[in-house]
Amino acid sequence: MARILITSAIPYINGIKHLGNLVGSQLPADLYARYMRARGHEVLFLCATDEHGTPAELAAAKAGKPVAEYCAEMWQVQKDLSDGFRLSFDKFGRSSSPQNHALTQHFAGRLAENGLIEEVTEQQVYSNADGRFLPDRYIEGTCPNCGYDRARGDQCENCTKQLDPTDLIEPRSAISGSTDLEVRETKHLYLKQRSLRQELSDWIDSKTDWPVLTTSIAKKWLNDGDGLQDRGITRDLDWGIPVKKGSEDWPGMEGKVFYVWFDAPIEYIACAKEWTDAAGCPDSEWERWWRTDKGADDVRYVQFMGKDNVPFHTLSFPATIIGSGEPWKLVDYIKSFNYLNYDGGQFSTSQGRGVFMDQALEILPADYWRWWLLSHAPENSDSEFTWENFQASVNKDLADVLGNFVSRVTKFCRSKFGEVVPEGGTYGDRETALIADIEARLRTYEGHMEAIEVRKAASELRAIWVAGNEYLQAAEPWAVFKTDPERAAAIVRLSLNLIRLYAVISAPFIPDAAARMLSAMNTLDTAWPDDAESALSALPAGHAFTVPDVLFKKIADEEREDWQTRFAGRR
Ligand code: B3M
Ligand code: ZN
Repeated sequence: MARILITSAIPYINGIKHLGNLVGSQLPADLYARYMRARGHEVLFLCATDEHGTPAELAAAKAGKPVAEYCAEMWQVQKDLSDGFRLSFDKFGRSSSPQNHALTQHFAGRLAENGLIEEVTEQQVYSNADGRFLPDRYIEGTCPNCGYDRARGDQCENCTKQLDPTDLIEPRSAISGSTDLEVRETKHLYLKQRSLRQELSDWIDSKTDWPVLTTSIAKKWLNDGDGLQDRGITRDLDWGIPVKKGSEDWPGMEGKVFYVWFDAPIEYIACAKEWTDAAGCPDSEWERWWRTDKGADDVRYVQFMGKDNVPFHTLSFPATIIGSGEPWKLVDYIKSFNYLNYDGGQFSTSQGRGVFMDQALEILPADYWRWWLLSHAPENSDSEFTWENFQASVNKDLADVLGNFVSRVTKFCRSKFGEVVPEGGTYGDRETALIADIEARLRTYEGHMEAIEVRKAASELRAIWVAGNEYLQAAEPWAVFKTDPERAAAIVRLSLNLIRLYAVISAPFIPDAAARMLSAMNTLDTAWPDDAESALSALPAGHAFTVPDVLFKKIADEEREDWQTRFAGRR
């Protein structure tokens, strides 16, 4: 039995995530966590909300709420949605937790002690009316290039020119509209990542089994242009983790907070402490996952994320960990994803384009989405959600193949033998061939799941469902029953056992349907089929079962068209 630590990139607090976000980290992480638990490994699966930074402040201001209150509410919303999608986190934490405050300040202190922090004086725009420094995107004015009057301090949306706030004509605060702005000096902390370049480079080179997507992004940032840059880790904001050296004040840093990307990955660790603190356990319980001097040296740590998050996880966060000089666990494997597009374009929050997590659950249960998203995960390239494809996959894979098998077998048995596994008859060549086929496919499926090849795993699982259907079609128990009821009984007995096996192996993808299948088969036996033949005799003759309600309903053309219009967005 191995110990596996799994983290998903932590979603920003500001707003509900769309299906592309979901399939880019949380959902595949859940698939892997469920699979590893099913194989008997000890798993710790962590996620949290990413609560700091300007987007959180802006969203709270827009909602007219104090930012702490806004974050608490949105945490609950996101928590309920992750429960709705059956994301099986052991803890869904918050990057604003006291645990993360303390740990982030601790890391900063260690980095400073190790000479890896530099204080840099910068010029930044200060708004007298707002009583604060303004980040670039909080400053608006007229674009010197095209004359657009709502250009932002970092870029003009109209002509796309990259700007500095000082380039803007008649700059004003995006918060209050005030033009009473001045340039002031402000001091910030920089993490000297450049001095860790060689160590990071050697570490990445040692990860020869990482997916190409992960390694290519890491190397690009390490080697391109000027190479790895030192990184500002503080900001002039109110909301965030106050800049401190451990528990001590940091002279000159009063009123400043850490940059959101500095504290967010540290939350992976703090989240484990949130987990044990909530359960009233001692620190040794989370440290055995995170401290290599306290048992974590035999943990395998796997991270899941979208490709845009890769540089932060291959360079910045490891720089924090390595730079601390303390025995924290470094990631062993990074599974990254491309983007999911929506019907010929991108998902867009502002335009209401695409399906968001809350809307998805309003129209269909989680398993429908889980199956489609995972079986079309954007692994090797970006992938695209279309309603036609969604309808076809659901109707074919889930309703026609899996659902229909379960329904036919259970109903036929009920009508001819009653709701018990029938006895009598023997297996012949057809059964031997099916069992051998399932055995081989199971091992292939396991291989893809271990390797986190999500699409390949889904297609092997589908093939295992298809094998059962084809067997049933060819064995024809309904025809055989007329002349040889004992032989029909043997076919049905094997098929009922296949339902249990399908429930066990499909649970990582479609946990609710799997639970319903198991409950219909009236069994708590979720043992992984290490050997197909014995797994297919788990339900003995005489074992009672019930016929379940329809597992998956088909999506009608009218529904599809309705949803297509509803989620097309405002143009
Ligand atoms: N919140 C970005 C994202 O949700 C960011 C991830 C943080 S992981 C430590 O894509
Ligand atoms: Zn412009």
